[in-house]
Amino acid sequence: MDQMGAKTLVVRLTSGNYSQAEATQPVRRGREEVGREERDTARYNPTYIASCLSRCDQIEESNNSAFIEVLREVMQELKPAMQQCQNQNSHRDREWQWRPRHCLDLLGEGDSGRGVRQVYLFPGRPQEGVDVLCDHTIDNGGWTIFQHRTNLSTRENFTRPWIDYVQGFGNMSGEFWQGLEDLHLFTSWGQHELRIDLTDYEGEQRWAKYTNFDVGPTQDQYRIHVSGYNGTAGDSMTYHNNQQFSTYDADHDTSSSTNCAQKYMGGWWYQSCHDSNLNGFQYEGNHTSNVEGINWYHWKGTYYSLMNTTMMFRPRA
Ligand SMILES: [Ca+2]
Repeated sequence: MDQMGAKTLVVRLTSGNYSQAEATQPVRRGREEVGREERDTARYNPTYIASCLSRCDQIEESNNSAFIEVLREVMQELKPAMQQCQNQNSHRDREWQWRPRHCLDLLGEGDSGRGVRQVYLFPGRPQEGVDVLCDHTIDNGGWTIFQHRTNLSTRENFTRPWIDYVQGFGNMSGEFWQGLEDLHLFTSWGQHELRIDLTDYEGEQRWAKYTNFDVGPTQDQYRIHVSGYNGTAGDSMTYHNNQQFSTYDADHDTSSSTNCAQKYMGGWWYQSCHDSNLNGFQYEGNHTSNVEGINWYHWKGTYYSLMNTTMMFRPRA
């Protein structure tokens, strides 16, 4: 076995894509330098391990002493490589654990105020961030806001098709809907509470809170589970418990005679049809049309469209 040849096999640590040319470069770094790279986001290249092992195949079977000598060399080189792999894996595990998954995680890390933050809600894609609007000023903070209506001079259109309600729309500095797919992912592990804040055109504020809240998967048309009311606004959500989501082009309500989303101009968990319609048309206050507005029946009745709405969730302790 060519000793020098063995030494020119590279211990290649790479933080990006691996190339064949890099694999054949001679070793230039001492152990200290390799150790430094271990603290980077490097990954050990399996091609190198394969090239080490292939040396064992090159020894004649009858030459036991030569075989043992090569084996010893190979093991010596592979040991730090395997350690490197182990270090990288445990580093990745730690990295995933401390990434914030929602606004309550951020509050725990010292976040405050209200604003757009990045969280990491995809278990299979831990590096992929999602923008969310966090509020730490309301009710002890840690709230992830997923819907907001407010009386700006230019209003967002909420009479939208299914795909828009799935993916989300609007602007977090104004009116927006986070998106049903995100909502499902956010609420599909652990237990969550829902809070809804409402303001009328006279400036009065009310709130409704629900101990249990989650949104099902797309296969079940993002069915809502909501229960455990407490608050000052009255309970206009329990009627919608266990209903699938509907839009004008995707009627999943329980009325065989009515397309509730089309009639009431929103996307919502319509039953037959609604007690609340917070994604309805933005009439300003009193309106004469039949519950198409941003309605919350148990506070303002059928013919009043609210000025501000905020829907938010928080994991329950
Ligand atoms: Ca229907």
